Amino acid sequence: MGKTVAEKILEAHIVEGTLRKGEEIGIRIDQTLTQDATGTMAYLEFEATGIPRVQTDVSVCYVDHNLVQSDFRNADDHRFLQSVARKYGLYFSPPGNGISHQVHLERFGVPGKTLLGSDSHTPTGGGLGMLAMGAGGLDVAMAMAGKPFYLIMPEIYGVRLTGKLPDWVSAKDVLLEVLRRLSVKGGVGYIIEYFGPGLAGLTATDRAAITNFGAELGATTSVFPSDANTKKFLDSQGRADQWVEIVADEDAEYDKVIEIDMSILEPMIACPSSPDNVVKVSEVAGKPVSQVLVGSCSNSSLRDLMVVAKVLEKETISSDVSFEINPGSRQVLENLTAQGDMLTLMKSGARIHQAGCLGCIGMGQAPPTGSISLRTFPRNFPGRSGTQDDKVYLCSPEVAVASAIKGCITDPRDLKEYPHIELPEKYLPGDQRIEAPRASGDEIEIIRGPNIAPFPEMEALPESWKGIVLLKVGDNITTDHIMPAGAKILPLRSNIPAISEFVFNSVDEQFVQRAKDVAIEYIGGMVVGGDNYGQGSSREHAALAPRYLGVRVKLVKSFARIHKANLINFGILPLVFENPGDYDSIVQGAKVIIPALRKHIEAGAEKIEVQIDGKAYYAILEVSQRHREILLAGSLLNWASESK
Ligand code: MIC
Ligand code: SF4
Repeated sequence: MGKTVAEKILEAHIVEGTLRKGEEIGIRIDQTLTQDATGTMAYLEFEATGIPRVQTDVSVCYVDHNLVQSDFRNADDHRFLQSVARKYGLYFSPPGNGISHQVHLERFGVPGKTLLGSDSHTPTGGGLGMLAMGAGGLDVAMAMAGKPFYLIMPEIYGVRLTGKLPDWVSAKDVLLEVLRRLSVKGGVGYIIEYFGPGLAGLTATDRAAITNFGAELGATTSVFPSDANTKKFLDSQGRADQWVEIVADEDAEYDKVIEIDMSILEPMIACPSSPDNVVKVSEVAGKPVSQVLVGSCSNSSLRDLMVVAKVLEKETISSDVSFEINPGSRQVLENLTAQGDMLTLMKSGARIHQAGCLGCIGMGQAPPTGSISLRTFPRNFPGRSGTQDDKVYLCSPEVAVASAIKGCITDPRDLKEYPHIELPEKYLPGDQRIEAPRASGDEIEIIRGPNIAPFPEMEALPESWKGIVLLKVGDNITTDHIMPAGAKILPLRSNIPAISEFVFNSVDEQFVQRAKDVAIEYIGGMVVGGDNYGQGSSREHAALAPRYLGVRVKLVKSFARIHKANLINFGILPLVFENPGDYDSIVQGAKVIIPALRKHIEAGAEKIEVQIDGKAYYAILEVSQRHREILLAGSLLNWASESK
């Protein structure tokens, strides 16, 4: 039987297990990336492995999230990361140089390679034909230490693209349509692979916009073949020699297939407050907007900003709108400037920011009360913008600029001529600030600021477990709910005791105090949740900080992939209701006992009895043998040091 692109790359990298769907496999990781908000912890974890040098082909340490330096903390973390990169043999991309995913695509991505990143939008690399996956910092640390990355062999979801995108409709709309059809949990357990005649009309950066935003489907990753368009992009980056062709075999079989005829797509928009709340722009047109932001790893490539600039050559921005540009990278900024498009943007009245994540993760750019903010970003989870009760819509750069001109949500087809974009034959590389790895790091001292707290100790799993239901939440809880970000909390990412004070802050302000009280009287806390629990970010702090507060069990209807892996890494039991209807009868404050827990886990039990207020419920523990050992040891780091 023929193979898909994903299967070909996995086959070339497998080191443990066999490529049978649903089974755990271990694969070799060629490249890693970290960003600062997850990176500080990932490098503390890498240090704990005792390996003196990264073992990958390429590992890059980016600083793109915590750019607001309102006190010493973020600045100290940046310096720490630079010294770590110098010591352990990584590339370092400093603040202002761009968003990890955009810069990686431009300067490092190679078709056919595996990339593991401590950020959920790492699949951006799939636009170049890489198998690029997001993971928790600890998994990335292990990959840097040369260990395999373990995952459950996913099924392959084929998306057959036909037709050509009409004017004013772009890559973002393709994925908005996929999200509309499949929802934020439709990709769980799958690799999404694109194929079909429509691919010829999509450039590498269009494809990257699709695989990036594909993270919102909950998929393991998304991937395109590496073909002539991939070659063209690498050539324009001065990296033609790194191109290899990888296409699916004619008779490749996908586990599921959907087809999208791009020629009949219309401009789409995700309404508040979930990326899959998608409608046609025409259905919500006319609503006034106060803020329009073009940027993020989803839509701030040169093409995206060129479209905006070209439209603005003949138009002006509404005086009721704050129109802001967050460029994806220094390369994008340099090329825009060299072409003269930057001047157009300046004259239009746009606010031009440095290259980075900025408002996408609540680092500034919060919208005014009760008003609509339109963003080309990939996420609009409630409150993520920094404004409580925010109304954030997600759309393409075309919709964004049209709406900024009119002052209300606007179907861009109402504008006149569509600006067809010619991308440069050769990009200015814009990589002069990227520091290459040093031949040796022996002389380098790691510089630690006072905000970097030691990694917390984690005790092994007790014989039996006794706790309290600390909180009950509904479906689609995001890691932004569990461990919020933003300018106030992000600087605490390297200080677990301090950041744990904000766990579930926007959901229930009393959560932390309850967890602390329970930890004294009982052994720990349990959280009960609905479907797709832990979707969104890869931040391991959403497991690590609750664990620090004594949370040892999560009982939900279903988990998002990365969060489940993070829970196991930090010794939290990921249990799923055997009978989802049981969810209804459990109340916050209920007393929980899991008798003989260690014995059950050691014996490989898949069904665990959980006694809640004296009544027996059954939960499924779907984990591998390796996961069981990690849970028993109390954390992946404990397990790794025990098995040395
Ligand atoms: C996000 O988009 O939510 C983030 C911020 O990039 C996260 C990483 C983080 O929380 O540090 C992600 O996507 O993994
Ligand atoms: Fe940064 Fe936003 Fe992309 Fe996350 S989604 S990496 S915060 S730009």
